[in-house]
Amino acid sequence: MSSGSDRRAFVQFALDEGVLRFGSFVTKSGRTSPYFFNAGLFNRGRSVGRLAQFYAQALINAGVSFDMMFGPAYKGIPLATATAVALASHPAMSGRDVPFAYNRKEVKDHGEGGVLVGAPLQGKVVIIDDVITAGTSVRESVDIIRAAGAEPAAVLIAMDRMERAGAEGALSPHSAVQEVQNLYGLPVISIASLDDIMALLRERHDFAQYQDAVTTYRDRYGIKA
Ligand code: OMP
Repeated sequence: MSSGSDRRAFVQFALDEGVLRFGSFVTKSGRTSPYFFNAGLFNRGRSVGRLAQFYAQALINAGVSFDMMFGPAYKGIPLATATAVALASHPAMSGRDVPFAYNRKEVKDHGEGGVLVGAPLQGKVVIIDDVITAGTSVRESVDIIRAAGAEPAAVLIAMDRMERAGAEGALSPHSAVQEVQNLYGLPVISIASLDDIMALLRERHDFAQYQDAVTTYRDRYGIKA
């Protein structure tokens, strides 16, 4: 978990980059959400570099022991790469050079072949992604890591939306993040969460108009702490 000030700074950064937006958005699960976090809009060198520093710091603060990173295709690929770069120059890493790997979505039958690219999967592996909605990419990553004889150690994400998994009428009491924790026994570390977005909305009077909509959405879909 990031420290409080890191989490707040991250939400502000996401807002500045247009990654965090308020309005009306339909999510993958068909909900109409008053906010959306589109990590694909961290799409320049400086912003990806800063994003990676936030990921690296959240991972270090969590204190989990790990050997390498795995970024599931496609969105996890630049995240694993950039975060490995950020870790390499982080003082807390004492010069440790963290390997990383990622998968292809298509199996290649020529050249180097196979599904995996990068460092060999071994030891304790941190899976890095942007958000967990259905948990599909985490499940696939866990399977790939185990099949290689390595051990999933944690999942590192940017934003925890803290909302209940499942379809309308059959809502789970747990979020997708909690389900990953329960199912695989893996800690899920997030740079920031809906709590931090709400804290920002309370502070920023220019965003006051969105506060009620986010509160209503949370009352309807949010996990009970
Ligand atoms: P999984 O990898 O299946 O868990 O879901 C990732 C999906 O979450 C992406 O396809 C995004 O469209 C979606 N998403 C966000 O990236 N940010 C949000 O704030 C909300 C969603 C969402 O659709 O729930």
